[in-house]
Amino acid sequence: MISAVLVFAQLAGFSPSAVIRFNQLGYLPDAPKVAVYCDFKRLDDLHFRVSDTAGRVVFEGSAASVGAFGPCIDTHRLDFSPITKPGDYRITVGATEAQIRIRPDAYAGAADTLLYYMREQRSGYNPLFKTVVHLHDGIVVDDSSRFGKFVPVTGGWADASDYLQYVMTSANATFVMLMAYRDHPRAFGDHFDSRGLTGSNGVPDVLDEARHGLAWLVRMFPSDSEMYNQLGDDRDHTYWDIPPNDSADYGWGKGKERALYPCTGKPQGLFKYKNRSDGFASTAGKYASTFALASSLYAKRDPAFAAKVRRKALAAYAIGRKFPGVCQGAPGRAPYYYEEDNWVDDMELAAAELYALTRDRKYMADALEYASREPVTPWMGADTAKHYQWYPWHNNGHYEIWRNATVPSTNVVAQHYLRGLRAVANRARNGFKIGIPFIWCSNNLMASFATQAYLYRRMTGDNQFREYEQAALDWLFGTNPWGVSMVIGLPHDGVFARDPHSVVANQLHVQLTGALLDGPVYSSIYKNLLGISLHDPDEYASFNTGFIVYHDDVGDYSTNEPIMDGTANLTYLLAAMADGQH
Ligand SMILES: [Ca+2]
Ligand SMILES: [Ca+2]
Repeated sequence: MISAVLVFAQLAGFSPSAVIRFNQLGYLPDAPKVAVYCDFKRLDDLHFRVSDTAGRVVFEGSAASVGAFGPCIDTHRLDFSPITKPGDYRITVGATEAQIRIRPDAYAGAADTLLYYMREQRSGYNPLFKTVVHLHDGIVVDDSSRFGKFVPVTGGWADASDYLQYVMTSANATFVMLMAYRDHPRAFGDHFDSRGLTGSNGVPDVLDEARHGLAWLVRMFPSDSEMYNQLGDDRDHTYWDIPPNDSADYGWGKGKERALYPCTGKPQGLFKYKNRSDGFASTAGKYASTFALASSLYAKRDPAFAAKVRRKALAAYAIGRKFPGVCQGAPGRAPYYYEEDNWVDDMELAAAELYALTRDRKYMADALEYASREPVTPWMGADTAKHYQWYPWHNNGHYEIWRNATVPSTNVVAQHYLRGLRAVANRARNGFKIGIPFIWCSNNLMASFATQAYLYRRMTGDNQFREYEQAALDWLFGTNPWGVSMVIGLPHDGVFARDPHSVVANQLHVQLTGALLDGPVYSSIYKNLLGISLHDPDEYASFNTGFIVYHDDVGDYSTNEPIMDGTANLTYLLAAMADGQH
């Protein structure tokens, strides 16, 4: 057994000579199936075998050297796609082996598993703690006309392992969950109620979660003249505490109201650092698209709510038209904040959804015009980007235009996706077929690249990026240098983070099932971030020798922190993989 060999080697102080990395969730019978052989020395072509549970060799293949990647001195892609029969298999290269699965239901329930983490992140009533957290939100800051005003905005989700909350990420999370349900309803079950407690309530759990987000977004945009953007700031980081304790102090006492930031169209930041906000449209567009899609989906389920969010969608869109530009995250004491620099993508998606909702042709004209201004999400093909500079990580607007437009507009937006995919694929000439930049939250980029590739494939039938799409998905579930699934608890018997950067996990010893981690970053980024140190010896040290690093350590907030928006972003792809439309 290779696992025993590896354990022995590590105990004895040796690094393994080679490892096989694979998708631990399993391979779909009709999908490309590749495991990656990562060797710590140079190697020429190699042969590999796949055998079934009876020990019979069912496939033999050869793989060419693809060269170094990260800690791997050499890599080989072990392609066993010809095997389509579901079952358990063993893949071997010499003395190195791995157990793999082929399953038609490899992704069954996976999208619902992500929702465990969303529920755990809830502000307002929190089903993990069975109490209301952050009850006193919030008081307006950084706005001369309303400074000090209390606005009831309890609800929503904590963004990560701190408790800051953003419309930017929360609206996108809500949108993606609604879109996942609209397109792949069969992937979702009903095992929890609207508060997130065990027990079905006749509503798919993904809609329970989306509705929790919508309720908060409605509070954050209470009238046409009040558009809020952010709740809390990094003064939250003063204490490392669980949410029911409400430890943060924003000047009104510990556990009291949190700071509420409106969009103002001007740079914000109460202390040393200021953002570059110059408009409303990035946030207004996200409100508008999410409310418009919700209005369509709730038309029959809840007509009064559908009418209410329809009005808000139209109002938010009008604000975005009137005040183009971005409404960025507000920095606190530290220089880190969400530096979103694009807004035409958000207005494009909003216009596309408003067209779907109203059939008013002016919205389709707007959507196409916005699409032409940013055909490719700008991180695609780049080496780096600022923190959340190009957000959302992929532009669902192109797909939403395609759903509702006619030729030639459908071809135009498909070509936009194609350009972005090609830009990433051109950087992916390595053994893992990975072309994203390893900036902070790289798993978000990985999930979005795979989702865009999937959407493009569905739109066009063009399979030229299929292997890249699969490689990105496989990466998230273990086909990476560390052999770690980037989603905690998926699969339940897989190798995943046991020590994430989370006070809840750390103090309560709770497994944050369903949480997508930030993911690996360039070692140069890791070395330059403030306040990072590992608390324990690095069990992955022998795989952290290259240009990217990942640490399963509570001290590493750059690679091992769960992210709410990334988790929600992945619901679409996992739902698509589960419902047979792959
Ligand atoms: Ca439910
Ligand atoms: Ca944007």
